[in-house]
Parts: sequence; C-alpha cells; structure tokens
Amino acid sequence: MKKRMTLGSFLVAYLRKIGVRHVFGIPGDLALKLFFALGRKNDLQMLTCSHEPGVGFAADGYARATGKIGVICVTYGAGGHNMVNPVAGSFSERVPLLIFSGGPGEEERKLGTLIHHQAREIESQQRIYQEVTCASRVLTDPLRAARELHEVVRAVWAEQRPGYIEIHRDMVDREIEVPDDLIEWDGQLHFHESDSRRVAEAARETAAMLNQSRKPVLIAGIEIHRYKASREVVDLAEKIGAPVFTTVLGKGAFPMDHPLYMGVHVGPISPPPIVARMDEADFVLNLGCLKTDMNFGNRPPHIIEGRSVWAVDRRVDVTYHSYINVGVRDFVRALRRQDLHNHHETVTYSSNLTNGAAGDPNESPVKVRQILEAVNDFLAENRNYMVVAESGDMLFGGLDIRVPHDGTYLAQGFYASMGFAVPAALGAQVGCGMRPIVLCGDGGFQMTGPEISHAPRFGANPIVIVVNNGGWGIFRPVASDRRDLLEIPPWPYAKLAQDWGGAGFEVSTATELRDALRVAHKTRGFSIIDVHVGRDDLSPVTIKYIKAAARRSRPAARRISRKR
Ligand SMILES: Cc1ncc(C[n+]2csc(CCOP(=O)(O)OP(=O)(O)O)c2C)c(N)n1
Ligand SMILES: [Mg+2]
Repeated sequence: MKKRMTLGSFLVAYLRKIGVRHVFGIPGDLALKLFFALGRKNDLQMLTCSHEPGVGFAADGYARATGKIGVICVTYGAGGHNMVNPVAGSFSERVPLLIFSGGPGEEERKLGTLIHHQAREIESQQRIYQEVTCASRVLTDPLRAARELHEVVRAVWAEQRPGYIEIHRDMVDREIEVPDDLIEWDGQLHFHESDSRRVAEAARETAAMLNQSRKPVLIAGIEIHRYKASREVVDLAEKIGAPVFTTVLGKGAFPMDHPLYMGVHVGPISPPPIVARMDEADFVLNLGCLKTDMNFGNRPPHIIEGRSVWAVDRRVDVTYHSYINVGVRDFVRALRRQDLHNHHETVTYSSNLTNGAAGDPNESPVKVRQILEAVNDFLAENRNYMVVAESGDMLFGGLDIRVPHDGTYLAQGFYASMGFAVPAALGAQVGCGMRPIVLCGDGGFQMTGPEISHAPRFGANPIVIVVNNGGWGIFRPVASDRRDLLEIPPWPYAKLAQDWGGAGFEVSTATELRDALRVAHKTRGFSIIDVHVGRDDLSPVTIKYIKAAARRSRPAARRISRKR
C-alpha cells in the first residue's frame, strides 16, 4: 500500500491486507473497470456465476464457511438489483459481505439524460441497499475514499452484516490518497468492545442462577458461529454438564458429535425427547440465539423468558432486566471463568429419525426419511464433508442430519430463500476446501441449480441430491383443491449433470441412493443424484411445521363491535 495509488489498486491492496483472496462477480459496462481491477492476475481470484443471485449466494456460502468477508462485484442497476435478495438474506442471518457496485461516471451524470440500468434516481440503488446493509458509501472523494472503505469494512466485521460500496466507473483509475495509519495498519479487524464491568456482573448473576438450577439447558445460536465462540461454548458446556441444543439457524454452532449435544430445538415441533427436556428445564441459557419464529417453531419466546438468560445482539437479558454492550463471546468467556456447578447429565442425541422403522431399502419410491438416513450413514463413514440444505422440505429435513468429524452445516435457517444451496456450496468449498453434499428440492434446484456447471472452474465438486417430487411439495399438505398450481416441469437432472461435465444418477430406492453416493464419493467432479420420491412424502419436521404454520395463518380472533 502506498501514499498515492489508483483507487482500483488500493482496493486490491486493502482486500489482500484483510485476508481476502476471492471475489465473486459478474461484469457490466458500468462496473467493467472495477471488475478487471479486482480480477487482476495474481492478486485476487475472480469467480463468476451465471446469474447475480448465484454470485450472492456463493459469496455468502464462502463467508459462512470461512468466517471471512465474502466480496462481491456487480454492475449497477440490473446487476445490483438482482443481488438484493441474497444480500437481504445475509443481512438477516448475520453474514459479513462486502458488495462493490459500479455506477455511471460524473460527466455522464451531468448530461441530464437517464442512464441505462437506472431505476428511479442514480442514488436509488444505494438507498435500496441501505435497507439490507449495516453501512454504505459511494466513493466519490479521492481524499476520503480509502477511509470510507475502511469504515464500511470495520462495520461489516463488527456487525457481521453486509456493507455496500458504490464506485462510479470514472473513479477506478483516479489517484487517491491513503492515510498513513491505514498504510501502517496490520489488517486485523475487531468485533465491538464490550463493557467489562457489565460483562463481569452479567456473568456473576448468570452463574448464580445456573448454580441454583437443577435442570439447566444451553442453546447455541448463530452468533456463536459468527463471533467465533464455538470452542468457548464447548468448554462452558463441559463445565456445566448440561444438554446443549442448537437453533435452526445455529445448527452446527455446537459440534454435532459432542456427547452433550442433544439436537435441534424448534419449539414444540422438536423431537419429543427435546420437547420433554425443555419443558423440564428450570433454567435456559441462550447463547447467540436470535428470537425468531423459526427457532421457536412458532411458539412465542416469552414462554421461556422468565427462566432464562439471553445473550444476543450485544446485550444480555437476565429474566426481565438487561446488560447492554456485552458481546456474546466476551460473556461466554467470563461465564467460563465463574465457579460453576457441574450437573453431569447424561445426554442422548435426539432427532426425528431416532425412532421409527427404516423402511425396505429396495422399495420404490424411496422415502424422504430414508434419504436422510442414507446421508447420515454416509457422513458417519466419510470425513471432510459439509452439508448444505436448501429452503423447502430439505430445510426441515436437514435438521435431522448429523455431520460429525468437525464437518460444517450450512442453511438459510431463517431467511430461507430458495436458490441458496447450490451456489452457496460452491463458494463454501472454494473457501474451506470441504466437499459439500447439497440437499435440494427440485423447485430449489430449478432456481439456481444450473450454477453447478461452474463447479469445475471453481475447482469444486459438490454432490447434489435433488429430492424430486415433481413440484413445490412442501405446500401440498395445505393446497386444498389447487395442487396443480404447485407443479413444476420435469427436468432431466442426471442428464444435465452429464452435459455440464459432471456425473449424473437417477435413483428410486434407498439401495440405489446409497450406491450412487458411494460412486459419487469416488468421482472427482461434481455429481447430481436425481432421487425420485413419492409426491406426498415429506420429512418428519416439515409435516409438523407446515401444520403449525397453517394454524398461524388463520385470521386473528377479533371482536366486531356493532354500533347500536
Ligand atoms: C426465493 C423464494 N421463493 C419462494 C419461496 C417460498 N417457498 C418455500 S419452499 C417452496 C417450494 C420448495 O419446492 P422444492 O424446492 O421442490 O422443495 P420440496 O418442498 O418440494 O421438497 C417455495 C416456493 C422461497 N422460500 N424462496
Ligand atoms: Mg419439490
């Protein structure tokens, strides 16, 4: 990094300094200089997809899997607007992304004409992004550009949320001034500092409650992942000796093969032993769990509020009072240092697959639960895999997947956008090197699945399991007489895989699926396994969830007052 350099060269030097090695993007004329500056040989690796949502989900998967910032480069308007949905997902699920968008230059903005790709005003795109980012800037001032980028990146890291930078096309080659402190900076980014006295008091009070309790439980949520506190939570759990659940969104925040791990808590639709254990709990320690309807299976959170501590969003709520400026990682560390009573509870892992018949492995069509069992058996035998689950039936089916051996699990457990899984898997593998197994419905695959054709260029080789029920199956139980509206066209998924340079399999029994997984495991490239399931077959959690959700969409009871 030098005192004076072009903005384009500064961006590359800055990104390298913070440890970024990959950028995900699609070019456009208003972003062309930016795109080629970021993609310059030997500096950063530019990875392209077919469609901006693919780019966004790939960068998001990369960030989730690596714990680093996922960087995106898109063109203005058509490209930037296409990217809004993935970024909104990253915003709500706390994924640090940095979005660079191009834009029209100063001279062309003065012409007084509308500029191609423009929607309402030139500033509209930034305004749209303000809703789904924690910080945004348009870099127009050569004296401030470096500092403004740095401010956005620091916010992205501290908040673990996306940030937006717009660079108009005439700015990329402009010389800018880099402040000395940035040149000397070591590239380390930091989370917000906590108030140490509040941390200590919150930890003391929580420890006292923990020590008085007879049947405590811990729930580990998404912030444990994002603020890199998984190891500390394992330590803490071992000191307390109580069962640990994860939330839907936080699945993977606690190792799934740890003896204290009991499974995923989704309120009343959790596996029955988890519901029972939760009902017995006289103290619930929520670490980094967002209060979402998904995490609670549609049950209001205040049900456990009176006997719980919540550490999330930089505050700790102890029953009905709060400590502010306390980050979850600092809180867990402080709690770990307290004198804690060990409950020595023996914990049994529970899922919805724990009980029930496995089914005939040679019967066609294979059952959805048999797919989940086959994947679990495969993961138990094979290391270095991660699982990425798509929105739809597999988002819920995936809750019953157990990834051992330090494997990773990724899903949009709250925002739940379809189209996430395949591109996220590509980005995740590029970032962390683990091979993904993607669990995806046929509808989800039809949104972004074709991005798999980029896998060879990414050096990635996911195994994509397309759960093929011929439509948007998750809604069939509540479709009344219009099931026809939920149909989708049949795609030749296995043949497409072969045409795109991968391996394709078509299976309809559990035995065939297990065989296909074995072959795919040995195949160097990517694979798609088209699994034909019954049209009305769904995973165990989905059936419970969709019924609970249907109850919620009934009109609220309201008294109609009549004037007399
Ligand atoms: C981008 C987006 N559009 C629409 C939805 C609503 N939605 C949730 S699940 C679903 C159908 C899923 O179908 P498929 O991928 O085939 O999975 P299945 O439930 O059939 O296994 C839809 C349309 C969504 N979550 N995301
Ligand atoms: Mg389907």
